[in-house]
Amino acid sequence: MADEVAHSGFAALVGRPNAGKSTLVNALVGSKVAIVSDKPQTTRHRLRAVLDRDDAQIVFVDTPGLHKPIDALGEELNRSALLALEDVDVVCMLVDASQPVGRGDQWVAAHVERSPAAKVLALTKVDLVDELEMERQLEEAMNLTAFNAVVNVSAVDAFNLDGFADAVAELLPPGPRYFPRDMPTDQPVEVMIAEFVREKVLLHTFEEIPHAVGVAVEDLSFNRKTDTTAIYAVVYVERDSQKGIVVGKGGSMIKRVGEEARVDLERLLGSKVWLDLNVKVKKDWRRDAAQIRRFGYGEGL
Ligand SMILES: Nc1nc2c(ncn2[C@@H]2O[C@H](COP(=O)(O)OP(=O)(O)OP(=O)(O)O)[C@@H](O)[C@H]2O)c(=O)[nH]1
Ligand SMILES: [Mg+2]
Repeated sequence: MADEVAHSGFAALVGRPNAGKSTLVNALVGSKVAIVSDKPQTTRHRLRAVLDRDDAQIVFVDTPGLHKPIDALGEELNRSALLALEDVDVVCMLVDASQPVGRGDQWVAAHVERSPAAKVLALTKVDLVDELEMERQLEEAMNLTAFNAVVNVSAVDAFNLDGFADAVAELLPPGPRYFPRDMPTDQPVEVMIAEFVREKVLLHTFEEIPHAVGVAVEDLSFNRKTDTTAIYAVVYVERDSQKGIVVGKGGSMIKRVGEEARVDLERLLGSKVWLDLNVKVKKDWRRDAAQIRRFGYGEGL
């Protein structure tokens, strides 16, 4: 084949919520394809991100954090992450260097162990710990299951990103490039827009609200004359009280979310953006499988 590379295939990133999966994916592919926040369960569907090198093409699969589900959404997120373990060449288990290795990691490891894929342990956020702590964490994490390779990495400091990619590439056979060389992700643009908006809501809300928010793009159109993309999106919450908080005093919160999202969206779309955000209540949507599907959460690939 014309475009055969020495290492080609799919690598899933799995781990507890907040382990740093999406941040690492963005750092690896060099552009923002996945949203990130300090709230657990930020990622709600599997997404593919492509690292293209002269010698390798690695398709990373970012997944929702594996956790103990408390509602239908949580179950769907876990199901989605576990599905990723089944059809990839490499599974990368991410363990946060700054958090004690615990039962959550053991539970993730038990699933990783069952995957037929090659296994890489990545100790993430090593910028947050000293050498001694890092060694101790590494030792504990290495006991979780048998790994083909072990790597320390920091997405924030861009430390050892190449080392991580090399370790994954080593485990991939020669093969074709599955994606065009300049395509960092295959996510539909509507999904990315909705997620970029949701990220800004996560940034400014706390406790239950980040989990209760779902975003849907209702309409999208591009005006060539003015070089402007018009976007109509709805931010859904589960209760009137949550709506009050997301709208903010005199609309201040939703205005702020819109302004911040617009900056990211203009970069993503390469045009000016006109963004209309409405906040609506959809009672208990996280328990409603049909609504979860309508948002597209859990699905992907
Ligand atoms: N200091 C430091 N912080 C990091 C690093 N990587 C991620 N973080 C932070 O950790 C938090 C979680 O990062 P995410 O990338 O959203 O984690 P995730 O594993 O994708 O989380 P879920 O999608 O919820 O499962 C964010 O606040 C990040 O800024 C790192 O290398 N160093
Ligand atoms: Mg994530």
